[in-house]
Amino acid sequence: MKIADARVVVSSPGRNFVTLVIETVDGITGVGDATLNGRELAVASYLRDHVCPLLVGHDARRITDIWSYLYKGAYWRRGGVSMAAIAAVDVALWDIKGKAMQTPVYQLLGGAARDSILAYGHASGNSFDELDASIQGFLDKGYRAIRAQAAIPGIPHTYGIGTTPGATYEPANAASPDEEVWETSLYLEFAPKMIAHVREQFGSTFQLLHDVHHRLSPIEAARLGHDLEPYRLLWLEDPTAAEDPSAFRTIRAHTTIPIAVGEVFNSIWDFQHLITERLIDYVRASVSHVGGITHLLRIFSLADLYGIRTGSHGPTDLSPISLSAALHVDLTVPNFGIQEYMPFLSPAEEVFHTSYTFANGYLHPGDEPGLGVLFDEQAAAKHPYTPRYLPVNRRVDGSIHDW
Ligand code: EZ4
Ligand code: CO
Repeated sequence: MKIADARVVVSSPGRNFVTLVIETVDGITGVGDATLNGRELAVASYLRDHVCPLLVGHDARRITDIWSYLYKGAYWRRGGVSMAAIAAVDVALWDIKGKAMQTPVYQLLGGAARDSILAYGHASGNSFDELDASIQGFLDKGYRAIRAQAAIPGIPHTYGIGTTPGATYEPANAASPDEEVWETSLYLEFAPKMIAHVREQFGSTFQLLHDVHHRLSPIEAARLGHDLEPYRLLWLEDPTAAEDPSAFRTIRAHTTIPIAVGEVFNSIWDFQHLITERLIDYVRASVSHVGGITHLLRIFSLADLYGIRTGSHGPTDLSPISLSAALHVDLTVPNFGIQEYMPFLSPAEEVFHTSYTFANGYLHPGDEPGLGVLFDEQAAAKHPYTPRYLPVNRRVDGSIHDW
């Protein structure tokens, strides 16, 4: 089953997606997601110029061998661009293997270890009233786990808030990055009041999550964790800049709040000490940023040894191919925790036809052979790439802060 062709499609059905299509000589097609939000063309070039030509002639069934060929063969290790490219190849090859064997990918990974996949949705508001309405909307749709973010009074635009009801909260639709304003002291005062409000309003009827988005120092994060302990969050996400694992020792020393980290990580090596020193509780790896299904399984296995659960990244700035791939893994791993879920809006769903389902707060990947994603290249061609960037953050004095 040799690889006959590999091609890259960059399209923007609502936001930019980089899609890899691999075809075998027997006519089986697999798809992978190589989207790296705001740096899409770099991955497209890595694939087009340096990976696709190397794939032709390889046996598509030898997924681990091709993974190692691309990872070790490049000599240069890790990095967002390289690992997104390798992920796209890996996921496309799992899709091909499933289609060749006429079985969904989750069956190849050991079969279902649970009936369905607990998902969390993203509630947000510019005021407590708006936040309450947003949470109620998720509860009405059946969600059992909800992330809560609200606008910080005194700051023009806060991370995680949709500009209009139902809109994606990170529009990333500016040709150059929007500039947002950040003030840590205001956030540290506000966040515990916001979470307390949610619990007062809704009780403990659902799992509650909150994302700090890398903005605190270790001791600030420790204080926030301590302040939030009474409200029993399922997790506090990305409290500090993720590249310094030692920060989590400080956080752990001061609070029992469960910590989730990893959406910007690229490999098991980024997680190694966080896992083996038990500094985190949920692995937030993104299938398309950590080299695909093959490498994600390794990270999840290591986490399982230490009693750490999974919480795969699943925002709409990864394509529906990534969400589908994550769901096949989620269904099978013993230490599954929760899956981030944001429904894709038109026109993305006209380009990516998916088999996964959502009902009563739970997802399922469906039972189509492979990943269960049909990528419509002609529909994609109607939505050409448009430059879009995530915002940057400045403190009130004008200096750059983590976004
Ligand atoms: O902001 O993937 O928890 N989810 C997140 C994400 C990230 C985006 C950045 O492109 O923090 O939505
Ligand atoms: Co996050």
